[in-house]
Amino acid sequence: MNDMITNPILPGFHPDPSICRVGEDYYLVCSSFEYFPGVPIFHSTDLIHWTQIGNVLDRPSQLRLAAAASSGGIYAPTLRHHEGRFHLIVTNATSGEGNLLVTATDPAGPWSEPVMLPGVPGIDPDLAWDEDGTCWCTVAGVGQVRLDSATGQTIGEPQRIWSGTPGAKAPEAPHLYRIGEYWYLLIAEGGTERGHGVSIARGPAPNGPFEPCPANPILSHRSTDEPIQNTGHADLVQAPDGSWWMVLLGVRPGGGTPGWHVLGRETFLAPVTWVDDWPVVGELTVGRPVAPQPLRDDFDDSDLAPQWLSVRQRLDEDCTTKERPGWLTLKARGACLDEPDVVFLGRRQQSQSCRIRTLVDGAEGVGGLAVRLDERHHYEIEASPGQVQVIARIGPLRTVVATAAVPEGPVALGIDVVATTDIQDPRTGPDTVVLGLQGSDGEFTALAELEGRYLSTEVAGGFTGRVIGMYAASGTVRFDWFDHRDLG
Ligand code: 6LW
Repeated sequence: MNDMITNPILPGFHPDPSICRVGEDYYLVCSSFEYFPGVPIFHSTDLIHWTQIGNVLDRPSQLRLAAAASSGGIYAPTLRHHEGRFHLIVTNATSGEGNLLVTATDPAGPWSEPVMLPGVPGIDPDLAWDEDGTCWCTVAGVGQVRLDSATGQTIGEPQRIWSGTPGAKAPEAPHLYRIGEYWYLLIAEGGTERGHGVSIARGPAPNGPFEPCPANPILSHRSTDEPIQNTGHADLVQAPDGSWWMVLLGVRPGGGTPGWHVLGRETFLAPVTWVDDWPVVGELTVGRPVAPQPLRDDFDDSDLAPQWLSVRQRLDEDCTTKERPGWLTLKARGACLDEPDVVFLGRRQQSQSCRIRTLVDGAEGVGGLAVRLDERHHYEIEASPGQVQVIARIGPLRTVVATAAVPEGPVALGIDVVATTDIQDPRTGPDTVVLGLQGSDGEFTALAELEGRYLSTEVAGGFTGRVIGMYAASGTVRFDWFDHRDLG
């Protein structure tokens, strides 16, 4: 099967994967940070082709992000199946929130109201049950506390169980498993940047003592010229045929030096074999990722597809397909893309080169099509009655790059993202973002060509990736369709 893997298995901003299998079915979740709904959940039967079946945290009562900074909010879930129920434990890093646990019998939902876990310290919580039914919750650091998973009460004080490799920073993303005779403690270390790696230790009991694997890190692409970098934050799963697999995060930097990644941290798959009761991670093959689905939304359904993301919250009254059937209606809350409470509906950019188009009716407001990394890093083409503008926001600087007059009535706005392939100069790349108008003949007229690196993680910082979508900056703005094509 290795030569069939089309890594990344989940292209675009899908970090911190956690996986579990029930019978023939695999389920996988990722972090979602300031976006609502939170924690996308995917289903697969072959580990390669994944379908998003929902979002675990899809109600305001489960997900409070109003005070979340960008790259704050929802960090690093763990998904497990225990005694007939799916359990998901995750950190809401927003001030006043913390770790929480939700459960479901159907992974597509509905998921329960959250059980808050004030006794679980830190981030990256994991759940494992031993033979006696005791639930062990392990967190970054690496700390551990026993938990009553029904009530959320912790039992005893948190204990430090391992610190990872001496000298390596950020021992985090722990996952604890009983495999054969041993309890294995898998962690990420080195930080989620170029130094990232995966290490493992094993011991006789869920709380250790833990003996590190002599081959640690069992996976890292640090100081290599592998096209996939920052590899770490992994989870293990066994297939029904007995084979073992690892899902992990990695990035695909583009351009010259130092390399810029724009799609965020993506999810990859690698084979695992066992030697002397230690896991050995096989090659991370790069393939052509499966094209993102669905490609187009005509907004004919009254419910929005699970791929759509809003920033911090989504209210029926300001983001709906019910007001004008067949159209998405966005009503501004008086905030533009520079502000945390912008009304925005977007999807992850999933291909390094892609073409996005939307038809906007801006007769009653101002809004358009944007590539967003965060409030301080975005490019947009914005329609208002009679004109369109291209706006660039890079750090503290905001400028109108181009203006054009347009006739009355709906206009088709477009963004082409073109990955740089010719890197003669080490300062080039990783891509160009072209913003323009599509005429009724289908012809695209570029109004501005902007360097994409300013919308990369290496420039903007943080944990997310690009999200491309529609927004309202003032008044009411309506969108007839949104079309997203992979240009390979
Ligand atoms: C997450 C940590 C990490 O909590 O990045 O790569 C942090 N690993 O485990 C945010 O995703």
